[in-house]
Amino acid sequence: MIILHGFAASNYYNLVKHVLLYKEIPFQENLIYSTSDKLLTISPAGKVPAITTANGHHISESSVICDFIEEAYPAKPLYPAEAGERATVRQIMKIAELYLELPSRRLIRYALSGTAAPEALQDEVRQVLNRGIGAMQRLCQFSPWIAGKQLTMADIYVYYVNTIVDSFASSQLNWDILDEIPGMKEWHNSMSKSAIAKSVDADRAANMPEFMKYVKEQIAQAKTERNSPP
Ligand SMILES: N[C@@H](CCC(=O)N[C@@H](CS)C(=O)NCC(=O)O)C(=O)O
Repeated sequence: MIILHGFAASNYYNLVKHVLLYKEIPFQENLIYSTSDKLLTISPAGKVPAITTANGHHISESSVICDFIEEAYPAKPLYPAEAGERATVRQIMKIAELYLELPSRRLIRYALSGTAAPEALQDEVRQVLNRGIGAMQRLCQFSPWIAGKQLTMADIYVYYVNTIVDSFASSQLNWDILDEIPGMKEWHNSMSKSAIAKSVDADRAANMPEFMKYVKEQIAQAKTERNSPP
């Protein structure tokens, strides 16, 4: 059986979990936060999610895990059969990751601590987000799914990217980013109504208090280490 390592407050973890649930693949969850030494034996960069496959391989990086799941469990396909269409799905995922998710993530610590990010950082993030918005405007179909007629991996992937954009970048930059992409908000709302998204979100909400406690402990520990003599 697949073991999914990580924690439910992570959107990357949740997108992999959504894929496993969608494909009805049995899996166990192993709650682990990112700084543990044990995680480095499973995930070389110490990032979650990671999975341990039924054959004992450890795999990290959410998009790589998505590809592995599709290859190893082809039933209920989440990529189109035609290679060019498959590449378009991956292009949407990559663009969402590089130009929407990653810049938004640079604002998380300010959003969590209730402070404003420095102006220079806000400008940098805005520029990258503008590139992502333009690309998504050109690429996304929403007819009714993000890449066209078929539900694909990109629907699941972008849905969880959007949670980071919406929770952290939009509030820090005072900018309704998803609204800039026609059709995105309606599509996102309909994705959020699926039974799988609801159950993943309920687990996320349940993990949030423990995760926030963990974050505070990490911040306190970092401060102590900074203040102690070498
Ligand atoms: N590129 C990775 C990113 C995963 C990631 O950043 N996960 C976060 C949790 S949401 C993490 O492990 N953060 C801990 C750290 O950066 O040390 C992926 O796609 O899986």
